[in-house]
Amino acid sequence: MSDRSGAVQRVAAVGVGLLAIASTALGAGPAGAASVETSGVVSGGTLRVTGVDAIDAPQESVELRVMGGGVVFMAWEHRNASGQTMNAGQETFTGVFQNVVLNLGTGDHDVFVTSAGGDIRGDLIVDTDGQRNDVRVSDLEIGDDAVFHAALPSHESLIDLEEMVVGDDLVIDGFGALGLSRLATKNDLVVDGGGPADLIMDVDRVEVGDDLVVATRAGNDEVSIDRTEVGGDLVMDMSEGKDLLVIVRSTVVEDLVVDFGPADDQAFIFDVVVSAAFALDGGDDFDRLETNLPGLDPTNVHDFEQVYN
Ligand SMILES: [Ca+2]
Ligand SMILES: [Ca+2]
Ligand SMILES: [Ca+2]
Ligand SMILES: [Ca+2]
Repeated sequence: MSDRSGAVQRVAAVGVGLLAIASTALGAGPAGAASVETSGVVSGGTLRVTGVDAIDAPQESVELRVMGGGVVFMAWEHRNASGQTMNAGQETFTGVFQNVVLNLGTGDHDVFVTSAGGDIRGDLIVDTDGQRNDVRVSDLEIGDDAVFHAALPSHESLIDLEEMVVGDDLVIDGFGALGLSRLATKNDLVVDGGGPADLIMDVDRVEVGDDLVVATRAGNDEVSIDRTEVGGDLVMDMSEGKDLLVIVRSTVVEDLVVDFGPADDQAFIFDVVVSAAFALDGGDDFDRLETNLPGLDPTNVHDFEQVYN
């Protein structure tokens, strides 16, 4: 008897907690929609969301949920330096649009885009100008391109994409930490570190229809590719800095070409099927390669001072 009433109380307590979380996520605050600075407009087939540039709003979170029939629900909130919510709001956009463009201005943003039963028929473009952004997309189908651009390349800008299908190209530049998991892009996946900041990139169970092209640029970069299928070429330029590359349990249908550039670099390549040619160039300084790739010879492995095969 007392056990049962205890259970009921626990359920009630959980219910209250969920309501509190839901109300925060939806941005229900004392400020009404009229006072928020982030705004959206549907025009010419595009839903364009424009973010806050305010210096006194160091952190803004924006959530977009794509529903069926050309409906996007947006909720957002601002926090000031001491963590208080300054204002918040929510808005639902309906109409016939192909593309969703988020142009988020100079503040730091947490952005979350997901499906609530619908897809984006055209492009998804996310543009950020802050030093610390956290962009997450999950469980979403995009009919054309997905483009994520951080105008100020920073190792504090994070992007996390999972369970995503892209109908054409997926392009990411300027982000410092990338997690790509269980997603497919019909054509190319192009990643550019954008600047000298260190890049950490984790690719797991990704299907790339054509080429996977990565330029990590200067900085000590770490790239891990696991259980990934590349339908065309896999081309990587790791440039200056002490870089680390791990490729395992993956397939490259055309060429595998990696240029490690200056500084002491390390590569681990195991259980990778390359159907055409491969070329691995350690570049300047003391570079180390461990691999079970067959057929290593001076025509495909250059400037590695230590090779374990
Ligand atoms: Ca580098
Ligand atoms: Ca290097
Ligand atoms: Ca090197
Ligand atoms: Ca070398």
